[in-house]
Amino acid sequence: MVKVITYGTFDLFHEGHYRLLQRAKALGDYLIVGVTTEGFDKNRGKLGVVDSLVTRIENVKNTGFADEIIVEEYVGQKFSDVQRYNVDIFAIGSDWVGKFDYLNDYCKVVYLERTKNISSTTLRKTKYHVYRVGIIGNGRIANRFIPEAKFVSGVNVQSVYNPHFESAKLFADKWDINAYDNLDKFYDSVDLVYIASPHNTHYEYAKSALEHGKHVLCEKPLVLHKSQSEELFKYAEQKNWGGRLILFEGIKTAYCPGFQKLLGVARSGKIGNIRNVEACFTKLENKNNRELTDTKYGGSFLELGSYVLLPILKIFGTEFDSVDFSTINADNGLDIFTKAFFKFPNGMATATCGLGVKSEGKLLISGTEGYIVVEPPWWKTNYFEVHYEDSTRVEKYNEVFLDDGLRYELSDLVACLNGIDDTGFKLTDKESIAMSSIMEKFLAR
Ligand code: C2G
Repeated sequence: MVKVITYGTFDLFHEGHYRLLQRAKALGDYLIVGVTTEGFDKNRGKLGVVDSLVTRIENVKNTGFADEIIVEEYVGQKFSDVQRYNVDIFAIGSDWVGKFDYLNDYCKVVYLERTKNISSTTLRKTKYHVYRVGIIGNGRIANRFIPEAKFVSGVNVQSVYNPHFESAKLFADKWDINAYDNLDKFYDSVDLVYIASPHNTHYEYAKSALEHGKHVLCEKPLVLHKSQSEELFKYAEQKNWGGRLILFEGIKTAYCPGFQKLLGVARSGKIGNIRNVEACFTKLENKNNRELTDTKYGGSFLELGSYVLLPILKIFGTEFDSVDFSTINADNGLDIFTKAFFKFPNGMATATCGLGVKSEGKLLISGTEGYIVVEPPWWKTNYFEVHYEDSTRVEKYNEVFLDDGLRYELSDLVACLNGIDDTGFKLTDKESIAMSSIMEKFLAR
């Protein structure tokens, strides 16, 4: 008897899950299915699981493919299970290629091709939807997005668009998704669009995606002009047919749990009234990269400004009295180091960023009773300290930040869409509009 084992969360059970179980069963005579517990999913960083363990087990059972169902509770359990159950074949979807090769010493590991397309009609029947996600642009960030999206329940990344088909195709083949160079066809294949194309193309793509009734997660900076962001948010609101059309600016820091905790502590009164915020983010970029060669839309402020503006606007709000910029420029005119100095009615702030000058990269929030310091990479907030006049008194806060952190914004957007949680407060329309207005001021200086 050939024994096969497979594992999964099987949340919002769909045809991808069904086909996986069907083919896993066909590999042998007896199929064991491991269904993850909530605790295990939390530990491995899977976000937004909505169905209970009982429902997920029930859905697996209803397929009729499983001869035995077990629960997966801890990291390392697969290693024990394949030995305990005398498993011959470990099967899992191709989105995990290579990840379970270590089990080859104990059984045969088979990666079954993942189901690219989840049809929208079957999914609409459930209370919560599985959203079909498409990516516009296939550069570095898009390559980081796909592994992150695997850890968000309720989404299936299935399409990529690039006007240059060859480029889209290479990316699509790498990630087992569909390639498009026709925008209308691309929109037809998805519910939610992640815009990861160059900054200057965000506005047109975001607008056309909304016009096609698609929800949008757009990489930062959303746009570079205030009127454009105002128009986009207004448009998303008007296009509020039936459900809600959502537009999120993807500044990952805003959505990560550590940064939320930091804001909570900062605003709790622990450090008194906040009077100064200093946010610094620098990285030395390769001189041949777009960030330092695109003389119109490159430079440190357009690239990193969204991160350093975020804590400032979150703490002092969007109504500043003035902003002044100082820059150090490269020979091609692009800023390689920029300081933006803000005056607010009750405080001041500096936003510093650099691609050609290295600095310490801290976030410092000073108040009338004490200060908060977050060491780099504070934009992936996982640890911060609160200090007081008495230098021996230090409070320490920890929080997880998983891998690239893009899963947080995506899972918040899905929670918002499903009406489970209204997470839009983490980065409001008003804050995104203020950021685009600051970008505009910077470009006009
Ligand atoms: N799957 C698929 N096609 C999709 C979506 C999922 O073939 N479009 C497969 C996955 O590759 C996995 C199974 O369906 O083999 C269950 O998917 P999930 O519920 O998303 O679980 P996952 O996070 O992949 O669990 O221990 C847990 C496992 O390691 C992986």
